[in-house]
Amino acid sequence: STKDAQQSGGPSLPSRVRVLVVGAGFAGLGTAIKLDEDGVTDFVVVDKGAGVGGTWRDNTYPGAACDVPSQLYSFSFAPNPDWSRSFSQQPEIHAYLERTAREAGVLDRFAFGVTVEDATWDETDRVWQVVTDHGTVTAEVLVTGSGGLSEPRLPDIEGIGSFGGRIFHSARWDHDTDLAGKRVAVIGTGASAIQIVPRLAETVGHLDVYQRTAPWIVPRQDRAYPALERAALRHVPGLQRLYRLGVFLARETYVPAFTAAPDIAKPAELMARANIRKGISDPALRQAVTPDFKLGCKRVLISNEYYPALAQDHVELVTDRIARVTPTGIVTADGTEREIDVLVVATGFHTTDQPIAHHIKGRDGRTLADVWREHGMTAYKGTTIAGFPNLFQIVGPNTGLGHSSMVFVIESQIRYIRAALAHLEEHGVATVEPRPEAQRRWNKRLQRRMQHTVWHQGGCASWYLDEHGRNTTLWPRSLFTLRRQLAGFDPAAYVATPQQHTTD
Ligand code: N01
Repeated sequence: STKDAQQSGGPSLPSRVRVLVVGAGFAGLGTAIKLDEDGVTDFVVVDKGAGVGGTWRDNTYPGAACDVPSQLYSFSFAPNPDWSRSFSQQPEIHAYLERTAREAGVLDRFAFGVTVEDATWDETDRVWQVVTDHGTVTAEVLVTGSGGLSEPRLPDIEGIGSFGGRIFHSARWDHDTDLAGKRVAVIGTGASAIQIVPRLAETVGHLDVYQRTAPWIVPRQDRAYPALERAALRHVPGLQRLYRLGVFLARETYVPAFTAAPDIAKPAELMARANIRKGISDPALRQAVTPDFKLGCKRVLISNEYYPALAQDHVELVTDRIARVTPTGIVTADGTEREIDVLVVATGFHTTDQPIAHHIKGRDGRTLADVWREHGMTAYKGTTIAGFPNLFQIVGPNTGLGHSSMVFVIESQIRYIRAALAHLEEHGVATVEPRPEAQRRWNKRLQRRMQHTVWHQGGCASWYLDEHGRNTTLWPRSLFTLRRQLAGFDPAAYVATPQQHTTD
């Protein structure tokens, strides 16, 4: 119980709150700050980690950095004139989030080291019963901000459990393992791997990079902000907003290339091919890293360092399929065994099969995972779900982006949630949940649009698509449209139940 937890020195949780928020990344922190601003005092944010930061707390691998420019990859309400570079690195983003939480004075609302085990809708009392490893909290409203890329996905490779050396996932970096001079393998060539590889190449003795699919990689236009520019960003009124707007608008020009006419992406493909030629001189290696699908179909990566790292003598790109892992190395389909001391799996996350969905039980007793297994991962406006009253998901289905800042999406959803809470307050409403037909209509329109995107037409397999081949992760329109859709609460799309009045 809560009392037991307090007695054992663990985090203390209130027994009942108006709002319980899961996750202390950009989503949970942003929600906390805005609830506080709205005068909602009765809420708690729980997170299984030790502090705020979410993905920027968990991903500490060497080279971790954001591929969205800093000015846009920050809260609109907490601008940071001190970014040191145009693309921030992980420690700086993590520090920004910690500072923002501290300065907003909301840290006392967070309970760290708390894992949510189950959240069950209680139809009698119309509340969520949220069972955690530190006791149960009754919440009238449940907001999940646990992220779409938070649960590492380990590869299902024969013998991987038998590996005798150190093995870890990119998002759970083992900083106690000294890699200097070691033989190291990295499995995967996604956004994480291409940042890790150049850093590892600097220290390890030998590096094998196991590539299943070659990604498209365009140059990274990263630069340090000179002192004068930083001073200007700090002191010239409106300058930072102007930078932000510039980055935002530039990125919106990518939308048509992804969603309507993939051939618009041709110039970017030319840039990516030039990036290969610049970084690699060996024709065979050039060929091996050249993608065989349309740019945009998978996440477009950015790096100036990855190709030159691969071209080094002590780095080998392995394109043969992995057959199995042995206690001492990796065997490929051609029978070659490459011995290693350390294995880094940069194989991504559970995206379309989110673990949290198995722990949320709706009105009819079924979990979100059960419901989604039947209909695919769907929600209304990416945020609310029929059968799950007073549940709001930040970064829910079809809210991910391939081109711009998730912070913009998160802030749009927080606005929507605040509007919903205000509606409940003002109209004496106890619960809201989307009408099934509203949710169906929303998703039908979305999936119709999806058919014409590069994610479906680009000739690749990616984590954007679920097991039925449906894209249930990405937003297929502009961010202007997303912001407009989430601008206010739309009660007509919802079933509402009035507050119960006790008459005794
Ligand atoms: O993961 P991924 P990630 N055997 O799923 C390969 C964000 N992010 O952690 O392409 C062999 O993209 C897999 O191969 P394939 C960003 O949204 C952002 O890199 O499926 N290989 C792929 O190469 C990103 O998209 C930033 O054929 C296997 C790789 O592992 C998302 O996070 C930085 C395999 C997984 O790539 C995830 O990126 C980092 C197997 N069994 C992450 N299983 C920035 O902002 C998987 N692979 C810079």
